[in-house]
Amino acid sequence: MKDAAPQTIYLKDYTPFGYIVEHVDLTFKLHPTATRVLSKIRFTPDTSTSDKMFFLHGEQLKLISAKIDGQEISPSYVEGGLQADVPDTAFTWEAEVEINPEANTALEGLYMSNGMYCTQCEAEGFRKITFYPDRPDVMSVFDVRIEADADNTPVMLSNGNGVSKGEGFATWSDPWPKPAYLFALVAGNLIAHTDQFTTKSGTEVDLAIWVRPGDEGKCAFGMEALKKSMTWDEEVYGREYDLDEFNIVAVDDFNMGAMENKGLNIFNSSCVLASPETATDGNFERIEAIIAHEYFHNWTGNRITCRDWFQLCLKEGLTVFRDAQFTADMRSEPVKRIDDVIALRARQFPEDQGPLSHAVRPESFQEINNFYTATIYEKGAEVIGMLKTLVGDAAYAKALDLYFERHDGQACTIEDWIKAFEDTTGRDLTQFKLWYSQSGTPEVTVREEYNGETFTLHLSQKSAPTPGQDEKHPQVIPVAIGLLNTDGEEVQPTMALELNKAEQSFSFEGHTTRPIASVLRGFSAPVILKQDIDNTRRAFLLAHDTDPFNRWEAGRDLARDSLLGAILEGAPHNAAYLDGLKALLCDETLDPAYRALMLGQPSQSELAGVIHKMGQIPDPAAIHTASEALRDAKARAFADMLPDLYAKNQVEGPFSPEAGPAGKRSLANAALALVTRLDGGATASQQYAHADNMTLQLAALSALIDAGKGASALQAFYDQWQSDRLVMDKWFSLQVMHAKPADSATVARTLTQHADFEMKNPNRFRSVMGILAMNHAGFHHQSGAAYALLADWLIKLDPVNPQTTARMCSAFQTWKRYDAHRQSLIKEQLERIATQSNLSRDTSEMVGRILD
Ligand code: 0A1
Ligand code: ZN
Repeated sequence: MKDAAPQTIYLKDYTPFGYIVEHVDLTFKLHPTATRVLSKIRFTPDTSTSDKMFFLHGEQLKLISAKIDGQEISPSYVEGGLQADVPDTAFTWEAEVEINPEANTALEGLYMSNGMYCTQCEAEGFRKITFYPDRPDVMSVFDVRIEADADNTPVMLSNGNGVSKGEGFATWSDPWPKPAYLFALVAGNLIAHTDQFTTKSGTEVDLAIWVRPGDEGKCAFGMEALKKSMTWDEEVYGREYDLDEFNIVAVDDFNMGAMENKGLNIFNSSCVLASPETATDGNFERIEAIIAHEYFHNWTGNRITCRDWFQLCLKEGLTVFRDAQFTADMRSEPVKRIDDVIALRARQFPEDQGPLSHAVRPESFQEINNFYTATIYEKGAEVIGMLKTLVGDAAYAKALDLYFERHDGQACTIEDWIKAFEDTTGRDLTQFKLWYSQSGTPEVTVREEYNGETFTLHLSQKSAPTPGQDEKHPQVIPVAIGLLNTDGEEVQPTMALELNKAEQSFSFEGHTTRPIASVLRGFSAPVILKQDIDNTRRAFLLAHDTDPFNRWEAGRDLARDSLLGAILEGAPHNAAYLDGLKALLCDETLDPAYRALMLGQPSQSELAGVIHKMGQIPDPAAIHTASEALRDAKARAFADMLPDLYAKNQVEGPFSPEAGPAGKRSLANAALALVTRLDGGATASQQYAHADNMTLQLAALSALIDAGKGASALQAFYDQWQSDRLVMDKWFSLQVMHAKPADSATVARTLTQHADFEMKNPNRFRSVMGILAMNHAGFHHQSGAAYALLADWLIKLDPVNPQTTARMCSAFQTWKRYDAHRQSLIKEQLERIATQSNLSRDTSEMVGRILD
């Protein structure tokens, strides 16, 4: 049997499956190298469709036997599955196949992780478990029986509700029709942290987080996050949970963050396990968000799923948008918004402005696993945010009620989603839909005019061509604005202007003094704003803008321009920026987490992107030097207040991961990083010695490495944590992240030779190679050593785990920004990868698109 050969699949070619799957019965006889899977599936011809070809997907399966209505048959193998002659009335398909979970290092289908059986079926992994129409529009109810050696595998879990269990077996039944990508099975020696939740209509739900023995002390936070998510979805979206059980499992070997399988969410252990000693505040916040994300998928993804994989943003964009709302409600709305915009600019903008640019709903792909991207997730969420801004909160809520009511139990398209909004509001959203089909980041230019009475904003929009899309049409862009007077008072509260033409003007009457505009408040659209304003005006907005996002953005713009001046013209850093920032840092009416964000500056890779957009060639070494110099300048300018800022933001008492104390720690740690530039690491040493939580310990260790004094603390950290896998990932990452540009490749190479480096574990691989790609000046060091090292490892990883290899190829996506020397070094590595024999479909597609 042959796997499917690389081919391009098009949205326009969609055709429904010709059969309805009435019921699926699966029996698993688990064995590490020879698991048997017996399937019994009831099919009925779908009279509403014409295509009656009976094709079942299947890859890497050994067929033992196949029957139709009890009669043994010999199906014919075709690429990617099999075909059979079937009756034209209802029939029962039975098959027995054998699979080898232990050999499955790709972590897709049924695999083993530390002696535990585990599945990952999204997007197309179910076909590696048994023959099936593995497509999201085929939904069915599943009954599952699991049999295994009772001593080694006492716990056996699947979707839905547990029906029965005994020595060596368990049975599960999921009453909700679901596509195969939501199937899950986990079995092994696991321990549960349990709790209960009562839904608003009074159903008692048993909750459990299953972990390997030894990790049970790291589940309490995840469980609280789950209960908060369940309550929030009831209160905000009116969505209740719909089974008697909800199980979460932590798995060490996992390609992504987590997976929303019906009733049995599977998590990368890094995204669920946490204790104050082992997890940072950032980890806690991420865990809370991912638990919420997977839980929210129960309605936006599972009850209403996608018709085909082109519609992936239907579930992902919406669910990311929902989890962001949740985090904003649980924590701080402005801080969450700023964090998300930083991430969007760091991950989605480069993607949308380079060779991998694709629409939120792409029109073709080769390997769907390559489309779990920042564009589909994060830009997809931005599109929902814009829709909500355009129709207003009340209409958004009504449209969602209609969407849930109309489409529950269905596999849907973006057209269905948009129609719910059109029917709710009476608006024609045809032009808005361009956000789903047009790739690239639009640029919005603002020009101001004032005549003593009327203040006018002239807005225009433009999008550069992207791969496959030379011509762009004007989109509907909500531009939220506010106007301030010179005392910093709002004379026009926030309102959304609707820019839907190439050029448009918006006038505000009755302003006898010239107002000061605050444009794109809250980052109301995922665009690049071009506004010709000077530093005085930015400093004014930094001091006075009533929109917390734009106030932060004003500081960010000042920092960026100061850095650009230093990089491109050798100019000194901007004193007005440092003065304005100092005033803010001392302002105790402001949330410490917000002040910590203010202290940040654009990343080196973001600066490289900006310089490239200006039509110049970024020099990674010069960007690094200027970024460090700005940090030094901050340390000197704030020297008199940093000790006080550090001291005032120490948190007393027992550790709490809540937003309040976490915000204080982030400000204190930001102050520590600057203080270290002045005291050579004295304060960091003290913090390291007394740290009783990972947030403080890791920040102190980072500061010590930066001061060139990390050696003994790194050894102490290793000795303390060597048996904790997740903490050891941090130990690996930190060294690569803080390596000096010329040393990065050597540091990373040495770490790959460490006894604890495991290429098969995606977290560990990423903690060295993923971080190497993020150390901008190190990765782009002119020697090309880091490019070659990453390529070496991608070549080694590809036969083991194509999905993770392919994702990490995106480290090279920005290669055309750089000078000819670096371009030729990168091209050489990309070509070396591309010409490997037996390169996976995943990696070959990615490298091909990047080189194109
Ligand atoms: N649907 C999951 C993420 C996920 C996607 C793909 C995977 O394998 C290719 C695994 C997980 C989510 O959005 O959380
Ligand atoms: Zn998701």
